Amino acid sequence: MGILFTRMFSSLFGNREARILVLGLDNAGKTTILYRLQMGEVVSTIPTIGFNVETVQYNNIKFQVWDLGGQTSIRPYWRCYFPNTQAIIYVVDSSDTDRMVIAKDEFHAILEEDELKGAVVLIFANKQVSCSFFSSIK
Ligand SMILES: Nc1nc2c(ncn2[C@@H]2O[C@H](COP(=O)(O)OP(=O)(O)OP(=O)(O)O)[C@@H](O)[C@H]2O)c(=O)[nH]1
Ligand SMILES: [Mg+2]
Repeated sequence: MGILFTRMFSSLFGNREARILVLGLDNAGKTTILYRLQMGEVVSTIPTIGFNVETVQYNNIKFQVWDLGGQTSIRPYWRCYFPNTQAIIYVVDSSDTDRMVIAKDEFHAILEEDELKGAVVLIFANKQVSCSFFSSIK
């Protein structure tokens, strides 16, 4: 995970502050990633109603990372957070094959947004480790 995010962050050098949105369907693992980035460890989460926002420091750059709730009823509100966004981390639950088409459609809708034109995009294929391994590192 570290190398991927480092590459993404590197492409944003030049800005001293950057705003990142973490998007994806509910249960994809967005909040887990946010706190893994900020605290360096895996924490227990509950479904996000609204958003979580944390500042992550990387070298001289401060990233304001917004983790938005991914439930169906919350997704229409994602667009309220689009202005002034420099990067998107789109998190996909690789094990949720039943909803892969929904995840794809939501991603394509994001790409159509004028307010996100020019934003750097990282698609993070999450949950590729087995559940037993993940439980053991929690
Ligand atoms: N096996 C496995 N489970 C994970 C991984 N990342 C997150 N989870 C689990 O997936 C569940 C949902 O994680 P969250 O981070 O709350 O998901 P979310 O995308 O923030 O969900 P919403 O807030 O509802 O949008 C939790 O039980 C996590 O422990 C992973 O890489 N592997
Ligand atoms: Mg969440």
